[in-house]
Amino acid sequence: MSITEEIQRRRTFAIISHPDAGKTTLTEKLLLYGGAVQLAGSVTSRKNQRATTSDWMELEKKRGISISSTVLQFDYNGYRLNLLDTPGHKDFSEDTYRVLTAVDAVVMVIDSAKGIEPQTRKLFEVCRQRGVPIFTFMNKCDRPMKEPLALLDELERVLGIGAFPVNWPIGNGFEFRGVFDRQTKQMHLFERVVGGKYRAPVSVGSLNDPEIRGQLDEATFLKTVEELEMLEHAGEIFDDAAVLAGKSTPVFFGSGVNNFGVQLLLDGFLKHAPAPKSRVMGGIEISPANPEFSGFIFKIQANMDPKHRDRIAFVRVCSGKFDRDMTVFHSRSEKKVRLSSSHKLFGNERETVDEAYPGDVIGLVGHDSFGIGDTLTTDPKILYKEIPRFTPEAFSYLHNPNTGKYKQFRQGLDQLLQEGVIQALYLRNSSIKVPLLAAVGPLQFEVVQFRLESEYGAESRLEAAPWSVVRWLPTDIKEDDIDALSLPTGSKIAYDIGKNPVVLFSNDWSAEYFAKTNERVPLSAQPVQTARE
Ligand SMILES: Nc1nc2c(ncn2[C@@H]2O[C@H](COP(=O)(O)OP(=O)(O)OP(=O)(O)O)[C@@H](O)[C@H]2O)c(=O)[nH]1
Ligand SMILES: [Mg+2]
Repeated sequence: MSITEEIQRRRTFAIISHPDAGKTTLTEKLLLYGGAVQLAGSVTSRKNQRATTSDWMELEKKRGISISSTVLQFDYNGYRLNLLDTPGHKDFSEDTYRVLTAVDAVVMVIDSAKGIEPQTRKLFEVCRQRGVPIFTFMNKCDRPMKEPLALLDELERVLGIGAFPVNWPIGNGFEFRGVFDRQTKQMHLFERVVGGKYRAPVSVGSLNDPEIRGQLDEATFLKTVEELEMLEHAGEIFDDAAVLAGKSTPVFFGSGVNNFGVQLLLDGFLKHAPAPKSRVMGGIEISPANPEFSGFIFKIQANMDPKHRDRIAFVRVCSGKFDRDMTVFHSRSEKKVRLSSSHKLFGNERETVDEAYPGDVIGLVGHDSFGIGDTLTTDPKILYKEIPRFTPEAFSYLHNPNTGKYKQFRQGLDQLLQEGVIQALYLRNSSIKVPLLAAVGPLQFEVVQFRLESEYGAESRLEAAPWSVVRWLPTDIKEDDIDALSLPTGSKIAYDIGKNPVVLFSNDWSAEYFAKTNERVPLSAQPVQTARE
């Protein structure tokens, strides 16, 4: 196969939404229908039940929520899919946002009983800014849901995006029977299977097929027919260009847990989602077909496999061909490195991979100097600057109660810092040696504690720190000028990991007061990118 053909068959996408809308469940069902697993795992995994492939982390299984994004690569129908399941909780959104830089499309999952929830809205906004095409899955139609027309209206009104229903639900709640495919004009009626472990048996036929009709009660049938006629009258047509520009979203209805509508979503998505495209960086357009290899690291995760205890850097390949053992230029160290330990990923399972193409996400092991955001390329002129940084809003000291385990504690903490789970700050002129941690949300501290214990055998204790706002000072500010600042009561100067000075405030009001009393010192809410020497 030529490189162009390899690029054309790649589909790299993330599943996003508010917590609990059913992303991990849908991911699992896409794997089932994509032939990548034989038996779909359950999110509410009870003992002895197979857990999901996607939520593999100890704490995820315990809590039944996703904490970290997962990469799943598999082949289906001639396509190579790189699917990324993301966490919905806002405390973990930094991970989700990083994933959005690595994908070419998203599937937005909506709980049909709830409509568009706040976190979905925020994630949608990021996709819109990046111009990422969005496909919508209206999930949980097996529960009393909002009227489908109202859901479409909500997409248009709340998100300001055109919505095109590719299929339409037949019945809802307990009476939810399946969907009508508006493109082939076929009814798909499903049967529920216990636990949704296997594909749901389906009967397909036209609207007037007596056998199909016989399976529906009169009221459901008439309502479906009436709604379909209304949609036809509206006369909208599927507009591929608008979808690719992120201006319109194809909408699929279904129920992930019951396997209803999953096949139609998978096939519809693959038909309309884009293959990897060019990226523009610093005014230069880098086409995936560019013969020079390039990619960037968007995620780092350690200890995915308890047998290996190593760290994986996740790379999104953007151009050229990746060959195992190739030598590339690493942007952060400005050195050449040989990439010998490369893997394809499937949850926490991995397999050596010898070659990869644009769109692929591969895992590289054994490079301690790799950090999130780094570019790897055979052409040093290529430099990606994709990774956004977030302003922490939660602060806490992390004590090590067991001095005998100092080494494990420090090693674990350094690793989690490198993964970007949390950031560390160092108070200025302070003798306190206890690490001060900063995170987007407090749940991240729990993750740190849990992982320190389970992966490094190190206990820890949190102590609330009295700040809730951090602002960056200008990078070129002199130490004398810092001394001369007039700080509101309770505020403190600290340095981030790149030695950039920041001010910690107890609240927004205090930060505003500082801005008024120190007018010549502009503060930035955005973390500074450059490190001070
Ligand atoms: N009734 C019903 N429940 C569903 C459906 N899909 C998922 N669920 C349930 O919704 C809950 C949350 O599902 P998850 O797949 O973990 O949701 P998520 O979006 O991955 O959640 P986070 O990753 O934590 O944001 C679980 O209890 C699922 O069993 C569905 O189609 N119908
Ligand atoms: Mg999940």
